[in-house]
This record gives sequence, C-alpha cells and structure tokens, in this order.
Amino acid sequence: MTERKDSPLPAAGLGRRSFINTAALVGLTAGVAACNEKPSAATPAAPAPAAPAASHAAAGANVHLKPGELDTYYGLWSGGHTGDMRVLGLPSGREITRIPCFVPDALVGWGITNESKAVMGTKPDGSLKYTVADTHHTHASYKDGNYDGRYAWINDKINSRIARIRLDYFVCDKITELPNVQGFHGIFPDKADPVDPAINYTTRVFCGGEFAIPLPNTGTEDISKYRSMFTCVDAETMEVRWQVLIDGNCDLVATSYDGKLAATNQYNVEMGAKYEDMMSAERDACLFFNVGRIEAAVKAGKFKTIGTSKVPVVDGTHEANKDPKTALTAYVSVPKNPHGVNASPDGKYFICAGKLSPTGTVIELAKVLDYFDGKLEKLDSAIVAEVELGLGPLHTAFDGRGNAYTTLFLDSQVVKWNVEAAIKFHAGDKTAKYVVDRLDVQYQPGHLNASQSETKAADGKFLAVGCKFSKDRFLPVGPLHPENEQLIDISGEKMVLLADHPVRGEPHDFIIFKRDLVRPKQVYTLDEFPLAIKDPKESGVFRSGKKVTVKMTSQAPAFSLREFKLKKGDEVTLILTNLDKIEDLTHGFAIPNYNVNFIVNPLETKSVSFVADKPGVFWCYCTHFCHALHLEMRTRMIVEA
Ligand code: CUK
Ligand code: CUA
Ligand code: CA
Repeated sequence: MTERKDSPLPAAGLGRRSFINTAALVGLTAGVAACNEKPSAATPAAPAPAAPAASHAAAGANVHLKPGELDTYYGLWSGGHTGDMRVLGLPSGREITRIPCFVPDALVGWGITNESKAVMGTKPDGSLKYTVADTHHTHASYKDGNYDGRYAWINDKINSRIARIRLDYFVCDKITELPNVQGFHGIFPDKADPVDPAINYTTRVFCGGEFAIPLPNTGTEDISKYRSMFTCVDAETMEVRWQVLIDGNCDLVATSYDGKLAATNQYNVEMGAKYEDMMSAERDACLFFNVGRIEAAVKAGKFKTIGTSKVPVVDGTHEANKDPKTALTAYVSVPKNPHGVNASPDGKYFICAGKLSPTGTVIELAKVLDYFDGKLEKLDSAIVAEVELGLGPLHTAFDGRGNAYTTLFLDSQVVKWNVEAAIKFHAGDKTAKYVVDRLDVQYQPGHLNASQSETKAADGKFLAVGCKFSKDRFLPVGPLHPENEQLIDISGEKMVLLADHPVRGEPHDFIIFKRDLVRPKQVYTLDEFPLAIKDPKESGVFRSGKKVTVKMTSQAPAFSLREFKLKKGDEVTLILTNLDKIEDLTHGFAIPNYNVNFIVNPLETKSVSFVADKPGVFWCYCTHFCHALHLEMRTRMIVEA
C-alpha cells in the first residue's frame, strides 16, 4: 500500500476547479463509484495488510489509553438508521453507550415500556407510531457560548422528529414531531436570547425543513405550490413555538453567539423537483432569520396557521421581506448547492461549504445585522470571502486559532485554511496564503468536528471525520461496509491522522466536548417516577375486573414477588421498581412469549402493559447480570386458563 490514489481525480489545479455543472457532476459521481472498486475491497479474500502509518502515529497524540484510564472528551454521535445517539469516549474512540430515541431498543426496553412509548408516540391502538428513523445531527445546549451539560438534541429526518436527551441521566425524555415539514434535516440550538441579555443560554432549537410540500399537504402534483418551513422548538417544553414559510429549502442550520441570527443553507432556491432542476442556478443562498423580529411579528399576531396545526407561521418569502428594516429574513447568495453552514468560534462569521462549488463562503454577521438595520446597501456585500478549497466541500470545523477545517467529499481530503487570510485574499491580496494544510482521509468525508469546535472554547486538539466509505480499511464483512470514523490530531501546524474506527451506518454528525462539562448521575431518585414502588411491602396483584396491576420491586438476587397469578384475558400493567441503590446494579425483566424485556437501573421504575392471552407458566427472569445468583433471580407468572 505504497501508492494510494484516494481521489479518482487528478491533483488539485485551478483550471478544473470551476463550478461543477450537470455534466461534470455525472462524471464525478462515476468517478466516486469507480473509486470504490478497489481490487482489495472487491476480492472476497483477506485484504492486503495496510502498512501502518507509523510516522503519523509517532508524531501525533496518543489515542491508546492504559487499561482503566478514562477519556478526556465525550463525543455525542448520531446513530444514523438505528435512531439512537451514541456516546463515545475520545480520544480512544470507545463507544460507551447508546441512547435509544426514535427506534425500539431491546436492552433498555425502549418502545416496550409504557414510559418510553409515551415519549416515542403511539397510535390509537397503543402500538408505536414509528419504528424507523434516520438521525443526522446532534447538538447540545449552551450557556455563555459553551456547552452547559443540560440537554442534547438529535433529529429524525424521515418522520420530522426532534428528540431531546437529558445529559444528567443520558436518556431521551421528549420527542416532538414537527408539523408541516418533510425531510427535517438541520438542527441547531440558539446560544442566547436576541432581546434579553440575561438569557445567555439555550432556550430555542431551530429546525430546517429540506423537502418542500403542499401546505396543507393535499397531494397536489403542482410543485409551484410546494413550500419549506424553518421551525423553532422551545428547548424546555419541546413545543413548536413558530415556523417561517420560506422560498427555497433548508439544509443545515447555524446560530449566532448573540442569539440574533439563525441561518440555513439552501441548495434548492430553484424549487426544483429533479436534481437537474435543483442544480440549474449558479448561486443558491444562505438564508438568515432575524429571530427577534420573527418573535415580535408572532407576538403582534402577524401570522397564519396551516391546516390542523396551531403553530403560528410567519411569512419569510422574498416577496414579503423586501424592506430590510422590517424584513424577517435575508437571502445571501452562495455558490451552487451549498451544504454545511458553521459558526466560527470567534462569533464573527458563518461559513458555507460549497458542495457543487469548490468554494467556502465566509459571511460576516455584523454586516448581516447592518443590512437588517438598513445600513448595508447590498446584502451580498456581507460576503467577505469566497475562496477555492477543493472539490466537494461539505462541512467546516474550527480550532479556535483562526483556522477552519473543511471536508472535501470528492477529493477525500480535509483542508485546513485560515479564515482571516482567506478574507485578505478575497479582498485582493493575492499573496495571502489561506490554505495551511491538506490531509487525505479514507474515504469521501461528510461531517467533521473538532473538540469544542462549535463553542467559544474551541481548543484545537482533536478532529473527527466521518468518512462515508471505508473500502479497504477493515476486514471485509460482506457487501455492507462500515463507515470509517477517523481521528486527527490538529494541535500542530500539520494535521496528523491518528486512528480509524469502523462505525455502523450512518452517523453523519457529532460533537466533541470536555468531559467536565457534564455531570452524569448514576443512580436515580425514586421520586423521578410517579409509579415508583417505594417499599417491597407494596408489592402484589391488584385487580379491578379484568384490569390488573402487578407491583413488584427488585433487590438482588430476588424480585419481591416469587410468583404472581393472572387469568387468561387479563389486561395487565406490570410496574417494577429497582430498589437497589448501588451504582451499576441494574436488573432486567423478561417475560417469555410475551415480547417483554427491559432493564431497571438503580432506583428506576418502569412499567409494561399487555394482555395475558396465553395461559401457562412463564418464568420471568432477570436479563441483566447483577449478582452471583443472577440466574436464580426469577419469578413465575402463572396465567390460568
Ligand atoms: S448531512 Cu450527512 S454528511 Cu445530514 Cu449533516 Cu452532511
Ligand atoms: Cu438481577 Cu440479574
Ligand atoms: Ca441549487
């Protein structure tokens, strides 16, 4: 593995780095596909061993922790199709836990217990409303421009849902389905209130709707009637506060540190239904929202509602926002089909990645605010740099030292570039060298994020890159390849590749933050749970006609009921409180043939409901190793015919 061609394309040269037109894109896509057909990956036999990047490993930080040594950073990873949030320790890359959100989980009993079903949402018959998800973006709540350890959020693109995770227990506690939205993609919490300076923390989460639909969704084929929405969700109540009807669509979302601005990149200002139409314009947009003005408009009653939704919808279209001094929105033009938009940690800029344009666009937020004040004649003069970075720029991270790191999907690279130098270059100083370094990654990177990147405390230590293709980097396991999450040391001038990690598809996004920013609790308090059984003496079978409540507690190595009797046809709710209060003492509870399994953590209470439709003896057993007598920890459910 001496000569590796990471990209199907020739080395960078200014000549070919013009906008990618339709014909060129088809060519490039073919190139990516061809790039996958590397002999070692296509052959079922064991791959040729790759030479370890010895020089790199020697130069970079150590990712191999000693046994018992703890990681210094948490990573919150989108779980992709598994609909959960993965929690990693970094720099080791070890997966510590998964937090189920949108999709049932057999360990926790997510989607099995009544409590989790209430969070996930059910149909009138009590079954789950959805069992599939596609998570993309994870972000956490802020205070003073840094994470405050209260909440994290993750989106489900398929069913337009946003889930909140409590970072005290690392559990999902609320899920909200957005009305009037399909293809809910970007999310970002705000970092302050636009009006009240005392609110220097997250109170809103912004959500971008990617796919335009008829509003209300009547099923019309006439695409000129379709619209997208930008949605604001209340961070505490998780209720939808308001929506903005827009022209074009929303892709990713960014928020300013002062709370005044949110923005979404738009790749479909054309409002096309086919990709050829979606890439017909030379420029699309980064759409800015004036948060304070939108909320004032909602307060003043300047909104409508759509269909059965009661959410106030304000008008953010071009037509309704021509006067900058009253505008709720501003459409800054950005080259062809941009993807990521990211806020620099100095609070000054939003950076749009070009995707079909090889450029990064730097927009100065002070100038956007000037525009809204009527002090900037041409909105596009808020663009202070538009520089070439390489082919297929997707997302940007920061090191807190003025450098940006952008993934180049087609070039299979991360490019490190200096933002102020790019601004100088754009202003006419052609001696300004803004590209600092390039590093090949394996292969085709999507998101990347640096430690503390999207906070004022960006520390420039580690950079994780989510590579969409792993090809020959891991042992072959059949046709489905894992993705390759790579860790890079960015503490020096040059980037140093540290590690590859296989990951089940498809994570998209993640954040990395210092471990002392969260203070997880490892034992619940009984009062968290309204159904808690606080004393084993409260256990028993309580009958009211066909409705039966079974109350039980667990204390290693026994359940409080050694057996319990039901009659065929009983409608049963079984409540289990784990009265063990020692850290790490979790029990499980499974009922054979009844499709029941869940765990109860120390001092946690959960309940399940089912109809006792099968007569017989069922050994309910502890499914979580808890004690030397774990196998003996059982109770009999006796269902009389
Ligand atoms: S998107 Cu997947 S690589 Cu959903 Cu954030 Cu860019
Ligand atoms: Cu209780 Cu195993
Ligand atoms: Ca476009």
